[in-house]
Amino acid sequence: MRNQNWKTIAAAALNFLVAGTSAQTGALTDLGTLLAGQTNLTTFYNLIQKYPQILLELPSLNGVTILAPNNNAFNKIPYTELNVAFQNNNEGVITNVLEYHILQGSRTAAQLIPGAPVFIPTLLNNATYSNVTGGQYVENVKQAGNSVVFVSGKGSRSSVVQSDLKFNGGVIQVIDSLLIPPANLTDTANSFNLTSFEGALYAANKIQNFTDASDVTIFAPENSAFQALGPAISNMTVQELSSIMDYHFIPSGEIFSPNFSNGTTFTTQNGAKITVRTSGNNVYINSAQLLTADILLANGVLHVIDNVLNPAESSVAPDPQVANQAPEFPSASAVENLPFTSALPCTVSCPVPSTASGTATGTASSKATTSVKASGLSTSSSSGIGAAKARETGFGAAGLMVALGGAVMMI
Ligand SMILES: *[C@@H]1O[C@H](CO)[C@@H](O)[C@H](O)[C@H]1NC(C)=O
Ligand SMILES: *[C@@H]1O[C@H](CO)[C@@H](O)[C@H](O)[C@H]1NC(C)=O
Ligand SMILES: *[C@@H]1O[C@H](CO)[C@@H](O)[C@H](O)[C@H]1NC(C)=O
Ligand SMILES: *[C@@H]1O[C@H](CO)[C@@H](O)[C@H](O)[C@H]1NC(C)=O
Ligand SMILES: *[C@@H]1O[C@H](CO)[C@@H](O)[C@H](O)[C@H]1NC(C)=O
Ligand SMILES: *[C@@H]1O[C@H](CO)[C@@H](O)[C@H](O)[C@H]1NC(C)=O
Ligand SMILES: *[C@@H]1O[C@H](CO)[C@@H](O)[C@H](O)[C@H]1NC(C)=O
Ligand SMILES: *[C@@H]1O[C@H](CO)[C@@H](O)[C@H](O)[C@H]1NC(C)=O
Ligand SMILES: CC(=O)N[C@H]1CO[C@H](CO)[C@@H](O)[C@@H]1O
Repeated sequence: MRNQNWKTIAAAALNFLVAGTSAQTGALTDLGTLLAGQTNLTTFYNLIQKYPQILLELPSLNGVTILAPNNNAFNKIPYTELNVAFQNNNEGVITNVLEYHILQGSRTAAQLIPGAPVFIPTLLNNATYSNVTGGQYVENVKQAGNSVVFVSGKGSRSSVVQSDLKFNGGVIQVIDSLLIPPANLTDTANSFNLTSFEGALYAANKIQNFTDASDVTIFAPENSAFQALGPAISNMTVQELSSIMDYHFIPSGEIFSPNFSNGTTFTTQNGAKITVRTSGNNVYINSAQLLTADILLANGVLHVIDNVLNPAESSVAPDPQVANQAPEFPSASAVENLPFTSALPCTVSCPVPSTASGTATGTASSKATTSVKASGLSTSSSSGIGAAKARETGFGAAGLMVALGGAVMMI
């Protein structure tokens, strides 16, 4: 019944919203009236009217924050994929993107503490973009000069151009560009040039495991960290490399930078622990310096570090006086070529299979630059492992509620 009628019900809800019939109760205006009165939000308002089912997901408790991209934001949608989706009125993608713009809880810019990022769950629950418990996150931070920014997938930044427009049930923040739903590990690694890290995951047969698990924290060493090791890592067996990669993976939840306080330890998938140390503004994971924190992934969060972590050297501490910490592998011997690139799947100028049957993997590489011992080997260590982790939907378990114009409709 709910499925059959939701469009009708949603349309009715929107009429209700536009009419604002119950707005007499409070001093605040209702959402529909507020949106209708904003000349710079007409595209967003039209989308909401076109896909009113989004409004059926509004949580009834603690209010909501709506990040409303202004008209100009819709004229400069980044990424071909999103552009195409909006041009083609791809309802699935558009509703996912809109859901990502609705935050749980009423969050004013005024209450943000400068320099202290917060990670706020949204209504986005589609596992393609959000294999995290309780709704995909967006980062919110107030920077020097009091500018308020939301950071979404691939490090995309949206600035607040009009803050704290209050309505009965929540608050609107007007932003200058669309939030980008977080991408999977490989797409994100490509955006941040984490070539050797990604190659090493393929070589260790770990890529699917890291990509498919939910609620993860991943530490990704930059390319130069792998170059500094050379054969000390590229000559490892698959098993050895797997164990190293697992030391960069925390399977038990998103750990964002505010949780990196001095002396904290976290248990990795390898079994060994990593230790966080701070010195001034620098943060270290063991002796590796944190370079780029809090890159949102579809399935968690990724942090870029400047050294490959070694579980056999888990007690190594940084020397904060030194800009570049020594490699954690004693036999490190620097190379110029990027290790593990030959393990990456081919994306350009790929050899065409000579038979119609093709290959099962599609990961043949046209390059043969480095001698990657691990890449050719194959073990079953990472295959078929499916974590049976229960996912919470966060909303809707007790029926859909619509909180509009100060009233709550139970559907
Ligand atoms: C609305 O957009 C115009 C330009 O299109 C801009 O000049 C104006 O400041 C905007 N208004 C607000 C309230 O942001
Ligand atoms: C989730 O998103 C993907 C990619 O846009 C889409 O193909 C799929 O239909 C969506 N699933 C749901 C349940 O909306
Ligand atoms: C990540 O997503 C892209 C599509 O955006 C897909 O082509 C790729 O196979 C995915 N990566 C993995 C490891 O599943
Ligand atoms: C990745 O590398 C390319 C080419 O060297 C460079 O233009 C780009 O800025 C780099 N991106 C990041 C996020 O480091
Ligand atoms: C989400 O995570 C679960 C494990 O918790 C996994 O089984 C599932 O395949 C993942 N979904 C996607 C779309 O990656
Ligand atoms: C690494 O492997 C290559 C080729 O198998 C070999 O020539 C080289 O000596 C090895 N280097 C080390 C440090 O083991
Ligand atoms: C992160 O810090 C918050 C606040 O101190 C705490 O409640 C939470 O449990 C921490 N999360 C992890 C994974 O340590
Ligand atoms: C971090 O902890 C270590 C060991 O307890 C201590 O020596 C150091 O002074 C602490 N650093 C900061 C910035 O508090
Ligand atoms: C082989 C392997 O490493 N499997 C792991 C995949 O990831 C999950 C965590 O989500 C682990 O529980 C598995 O052990």
